[in-house]
Amino acid sequence: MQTAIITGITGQDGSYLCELLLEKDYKVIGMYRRSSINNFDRINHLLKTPHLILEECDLTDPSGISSLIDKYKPDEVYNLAAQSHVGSSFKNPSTTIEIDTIGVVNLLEAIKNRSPSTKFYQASTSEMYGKNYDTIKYDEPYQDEDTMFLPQSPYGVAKLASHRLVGIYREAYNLFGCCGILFNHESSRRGENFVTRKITKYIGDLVNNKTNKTLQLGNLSAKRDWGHAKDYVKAMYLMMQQDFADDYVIATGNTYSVYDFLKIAFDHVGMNYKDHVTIDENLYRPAEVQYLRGIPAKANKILNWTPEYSFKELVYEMVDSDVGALDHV
Ligand code: NAP
Ligand code: G4F
Repeated sequence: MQTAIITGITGQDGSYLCELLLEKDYKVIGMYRRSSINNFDRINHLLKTPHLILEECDLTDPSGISSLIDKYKPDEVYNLAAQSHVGSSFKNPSTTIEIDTIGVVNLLEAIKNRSPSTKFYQASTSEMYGKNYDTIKYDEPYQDEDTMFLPQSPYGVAKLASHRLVGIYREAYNLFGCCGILFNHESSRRGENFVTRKITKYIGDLVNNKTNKTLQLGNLSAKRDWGHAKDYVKAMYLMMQQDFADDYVIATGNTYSVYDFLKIAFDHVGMNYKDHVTIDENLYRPAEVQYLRGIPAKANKILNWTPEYSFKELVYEMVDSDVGALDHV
């Protein structure tokens, strides 16, 4: 039986990856940090599974991380834990760097010193591109593995430092370390302060007469390449099954604005977003990433990975879940 540690087990991706690995007969060690109240909502349905073990540990604690790696000497470690909100990273830059960069050093050092055959996955991000894109290979602007990084937030900087650190440990110490450069991925389990879920949660409240307020949003013209988290955790798993560690862009190849998301989501319940949305200048970011469209050609060719969900299917699933037509899936 393969053993995998998932950091960030209580998060969106952690919960879907845990389901996937349990289905594949892994023993899963789910790492979570202490909080004043239980936040296992996304994995409650898995807690009685015999092959899931939960371990309390904070990514910023080097001795705790080292002991965890030493205890299990896992076949695979998926590092999904992070301060993952770009807007929050402007308000909490030091904490973001502490978790999203130093936390990764803690894991890499523990693996190098205690369990060097362990394979390591790092959750890198399209935020590392920032305002950079290419126009050489395709008609529409895009980002792929050859595009230069130019992050626009403390989060993007912290993730870029980790991304490069994984490359260094791979080259200098021969560790199996791969990075998934994942573009935005969402689901009904998405945190409620990310724009997609903020919108669908509001629609759910509106339809169920739980709110009479307007929905306050910031920049509606930003474009994102939005996929479904269920598709994206499959790509993480596939990267770790390769003979050689490498970095891969995981994306759909399509881009939509926040405005597009709003329109499709409100249309789905027969409403007009213009009647319900107001712009709050305070929700604009000090620096913004305006355009993301990833080309997953390398993942397609080497991992044989393609996303199954379309943009509309993603939006409809999220709206239906928040309106109550679907159980959380
Ligand atoms: P998420 O829902 O925000 O989950 C983040 C997880 O990290 C949570 O379980 C959180 O625990 C945990 N965590 C935060 N700080 C920690 C610490 N100091 N010690 C231990 N655990 C800690 O994020 P996600 O959407 O699943 O994303 C997973 C990873 O992919 C993140 O690294 C994110 O930056 C990256 N990523 C996400 C996307 C996307 O579109 N979703 C795209 C590219 C990259 P609590 O529940 O206790 O807060
Ligand atoms: O949903 P968002 O907060 O996601 P963002 O900033 O793209 O980051 C997500 O994707 C990254 C991958 O590219 C991940 F690495 C990261 O961890 C996270 O999962 O914002 C999307 C867009 C932004 O342009 C933002 O300015 O929506 C715009 N927006 C407009 N109004 C808003 C709002 N974003 C939020 N969160 N809240 C608003 O009210």
